[in-house]
Amino acid sequence: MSRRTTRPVAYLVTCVLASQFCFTQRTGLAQADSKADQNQGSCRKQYDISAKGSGALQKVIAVWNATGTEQEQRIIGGQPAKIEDNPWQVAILASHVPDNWAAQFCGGSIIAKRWVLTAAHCVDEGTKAADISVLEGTASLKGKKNRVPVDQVAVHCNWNPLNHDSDIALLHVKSDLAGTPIDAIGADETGIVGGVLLRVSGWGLLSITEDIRTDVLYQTEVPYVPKSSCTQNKSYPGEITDNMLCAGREGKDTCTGDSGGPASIVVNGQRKLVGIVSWGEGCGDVNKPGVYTRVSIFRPWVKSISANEVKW
Ligand code: 4AZ
Repeated sequence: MSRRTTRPVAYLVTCVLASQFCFTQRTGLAQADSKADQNQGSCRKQYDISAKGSGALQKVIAVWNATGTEQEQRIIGGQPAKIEDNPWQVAILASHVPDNWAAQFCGGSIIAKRWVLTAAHCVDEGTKAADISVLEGTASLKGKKNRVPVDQVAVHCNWNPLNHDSDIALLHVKSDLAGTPIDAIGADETGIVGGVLLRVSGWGLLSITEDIRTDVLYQTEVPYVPKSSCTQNKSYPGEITDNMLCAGREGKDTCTGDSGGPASIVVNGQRKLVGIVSWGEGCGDVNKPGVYTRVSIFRPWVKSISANEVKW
């Protein structure tokens, strides 16, 4: 996940009320910023993230520039999915790559008319709002249509590319999205119990070993893995923070290109977002489940950055 660049970019990170309300000030966010300024002057620091992060966007642009095509990308052990069953699913695209399929580098979830939730590692390393667009309302990456420009990028200021902690970011889009926003799991996490199946979806790798590529959305169901199992020696000892959750089994997983996308469960007949595709060792390997950003923890941050436009 980590990649070094030599381009130094300084970011001003603003935090409100210690750790839960943070964002990286880079493109707009005027409202949230001035509010933060007025309310809390503390927890404001210079933060150079130029040498960290996955650089997913930069990779897509570099490969496109070099070859006019895109590298392999694409869920393990899944099947083609319908957008009607996942109406909050969006693809995050590199704006200046014309073909949707070539431009796709991450996933995201619509959580309000103008807000998309994704992973911090999808949009760090100096990603500007103008560099990315959102593709909604389609399971197919064919063609060049349906793009909605992004006008603000907010990365959680506790995002730590070294241990993947707080891998969460918000994108504000320039026009209303037509897709259905997904609600988040409650702070009590009712429903997240051992053995529950999380639905995950995305346009990421279908296989880590073979270059199997498709331009259609895939989905699969991955079993929740409690922290006590996920931190065993054979899995991720000492690596799972309280801001993460694990899910997956051999042959059922998310992979590169699915990052930022949704992991959800059904509670009282309604689908709730519980995770954001974040990281893992390999894809679909035994004892190496996928690791997801634990959405319940970040509900206050999301509400704060979106000035309560997200109705969680
Ligand atoms: C990635 O590189 C990535 N197997 C996403 C998910 C997983 C591994 C890697 C989980 O974006």
